[in-house]
Amino acid sequence: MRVDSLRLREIHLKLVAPFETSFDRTTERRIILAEASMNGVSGWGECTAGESPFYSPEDTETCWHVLRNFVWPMLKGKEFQSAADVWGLLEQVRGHNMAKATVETAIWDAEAKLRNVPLWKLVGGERTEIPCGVSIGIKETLDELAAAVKKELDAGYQRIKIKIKPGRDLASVQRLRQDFPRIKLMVDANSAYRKEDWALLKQLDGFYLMMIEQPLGWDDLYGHVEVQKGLQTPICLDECIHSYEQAEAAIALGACKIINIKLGRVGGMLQTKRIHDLCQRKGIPVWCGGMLESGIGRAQNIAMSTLPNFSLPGDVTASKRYWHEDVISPEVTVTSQGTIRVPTGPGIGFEPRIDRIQSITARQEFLS
Ligand code: OSB
Ligand code: MG
Repeated sequence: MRVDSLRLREIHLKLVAPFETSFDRTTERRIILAEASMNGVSGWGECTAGESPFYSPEDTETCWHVLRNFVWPMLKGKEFQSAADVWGLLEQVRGHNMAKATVETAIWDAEAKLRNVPLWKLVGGERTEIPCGVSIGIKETLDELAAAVKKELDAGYQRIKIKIKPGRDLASVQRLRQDFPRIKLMVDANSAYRKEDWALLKQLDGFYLMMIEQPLGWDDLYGHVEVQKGLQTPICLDECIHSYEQAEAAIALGACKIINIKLGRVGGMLQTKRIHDLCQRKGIPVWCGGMLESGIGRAQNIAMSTLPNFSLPGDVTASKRYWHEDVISPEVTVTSQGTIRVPTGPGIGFEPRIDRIQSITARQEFLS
């Protein structure tokens, strides 16, 4: 198979409400969508880079540049056996995993459509329903936070993650444990702490949290080894795990007990599977992280979450939590048990709404 043409579109989508993390406050997403045309079918992928390089080194602009000027020229005219070969074709580009994943995941969707099977089956998934949690941004007040948590629990979500940063941490966790003593609760710091904040991390250890996600620097494996040694609560790594080798090192060194896998951050579906399999062999549970994706990225996340070692609820949620109107049909919905039923159609199993996508496209480029 080969990619006959690639259409890149940058869409602008306003969030239902601003999303605040320790590193940024997002009100509108600038998302690159890739449409890979292969033998008459279109495969769809989404770029998970943010608008700024504050989560990882990539952003929307770097991805557009790398996709257009390096990734496409490396794929153009190339024959390959399967989407699993795409990563190898892009090997010369170091890093830029989110740019690579944008196209790699689109090609997986196209291959699944060409074979007339659901993407989740093609990648070796087993689950027909996936467990869902939510990620709740930093709020102005504790009352607002508690109300947001209650709303998501009422909707059925199985676990609550809250974003924290220095000064907006202990009181939030205390308040939630007071209002909701038994829920599955975790925190995500997005690298907002330093070794010197040890005392605060130790205090968080007293609230039987499911895990503390990425407390230290985005590339600081050694720091997390030190922190995990002193904590009962499992450390979960997100930002640090951008390759199979980093995952191997993190596990061997004891830097974490849980890993959050994101398609974009690790470079696509093949790398997700490799890291997933490694974690399974090593007894490390994984879950699927989110990047405020539109429906295309959400559908890709649902497919990867069907792999057997995605045993903890992920940050994969209903379209309506983020968008007034999504770009796929049907929209992603969540059951009252806090699960998503995996679609049965070929490929990602959701239909991109071309008219809607065109109407919010800020720039596009057709590469052939
Ligand atoms: O760390 O998981 C993260 C959003 C943007 C960047 C990083 C993260 C997040 C989230 C949101 O937590 C997860 C979602 O898409 O619901
Ligand atoms: Mg995270």
